[in-house]
Amino acid sequence: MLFWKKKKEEAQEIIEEIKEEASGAVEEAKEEISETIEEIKEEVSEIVEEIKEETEEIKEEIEEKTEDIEEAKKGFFARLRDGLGKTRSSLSDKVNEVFKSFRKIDEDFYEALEEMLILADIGMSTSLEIVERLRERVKEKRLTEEDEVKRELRDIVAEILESEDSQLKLDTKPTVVLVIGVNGVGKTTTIGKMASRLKKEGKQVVLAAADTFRAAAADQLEIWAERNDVRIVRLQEGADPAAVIFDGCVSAKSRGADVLICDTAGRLHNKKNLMDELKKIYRVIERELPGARKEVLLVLDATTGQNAVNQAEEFNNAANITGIVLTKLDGTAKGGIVITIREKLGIPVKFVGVGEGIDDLQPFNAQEFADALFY
Ligand SMILES: Nc1nc2c(ncn2[C@@H]2O[C@H](COP(=O)(O)OP(=O)(O)OP(=O)(O)O)[C@@H](O)[C@H]2O)c(=O)[nH]1
Ligand SMILES: [Mg+2]
Repeated sequence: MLFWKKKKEEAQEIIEEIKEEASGAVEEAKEEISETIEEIKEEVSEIVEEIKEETEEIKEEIEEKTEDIEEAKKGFFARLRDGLGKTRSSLSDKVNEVFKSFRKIDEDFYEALEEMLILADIGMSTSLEIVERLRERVKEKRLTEEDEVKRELRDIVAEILESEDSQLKLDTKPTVVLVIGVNGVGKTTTIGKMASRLKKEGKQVVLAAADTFRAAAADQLEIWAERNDVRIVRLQEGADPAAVIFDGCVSAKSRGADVLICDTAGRLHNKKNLMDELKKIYRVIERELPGARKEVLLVLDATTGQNAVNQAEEFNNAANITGIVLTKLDGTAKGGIVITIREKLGIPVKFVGVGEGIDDLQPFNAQEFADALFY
């Protein structure tokens, strides 16, 4: 019996030992696990912190970019509005006057509006068209509030100005942009501004000084080329403009340029001269850059009002104009002629010049223009 008792006690002891050992191991394992958990927790929280920081950075970046975009938008609208200052005050103030002097939208109101638009250099048929459309819309939509009618007027003007082709088409490499127009309208300045704009868009630009009528013309273009750090080709005074264009084509081709912009002399009043000159230039381009898109931009000085419309008609008969650049809108109350030109000739206005500075050339946007006009 004693023997069994002893054995039992021994077994008991062994069990106790095993228990102790086991519980020690469990404790150790527990500690290890909790340490690992702590480590994982730390790692996770570090990662979370990092993600948070990165998210903050991205947020800030987005905010900055949004601000930039807003700034640019505001800048564009403000510049256009300021640039159109005189036109706007003359047109907008007069429109507002018409609205104020009529208590309700009736026939007298339409007549007064029509008269005001005609007096604002918008042209008879265009003014009639605008008012006719307004009359229909007001009736159709049963508009009575001044604000609603004014908004409709803005939208109608925007529709008239709207065009699918209001952007420069640069779909061949290179594209040739030929800039034409009578002297002093702002051709060379427009080219300088346009080169700056295109370069900012990452395009490679070559300028051709095909106004060889006087040496100063090429010098003037050269100053713009230096300012923009773009290549220019020029020949001596009196050289054949088509020869300069030829050199321009060769240079644009060999450099893989995106755009070749050609300045021309503004003295080709005579239609036959102009046509002959352009034909020759077209032939050179066709031969040197077959299939290249040609943008023929007619530059018009807005301060000349109706005269600009006449020039547009003449040039349009002689050349295949693809777009109009209307300059000096900052110095005139005659900005309304944009509407007349668009309506009469059907040629899209592609750019407007609102100052002499390098950033004062803006792509034409119909709605923004109409909004800025009747602000
Ligand atoms: N205020 C203002 N002035 C402009 C604008 N565009 C051009 N000008 C000015 O108009 C004048 C004539 O501009 P140019 O670029 O030399 O005109 P051009 O058509 O090349 O003239 P020619 O080479 O003589 O045929 C310059 O003093 C320009 O600074 C504009 O949008 N606003
Ligand atoms: Mg010039």
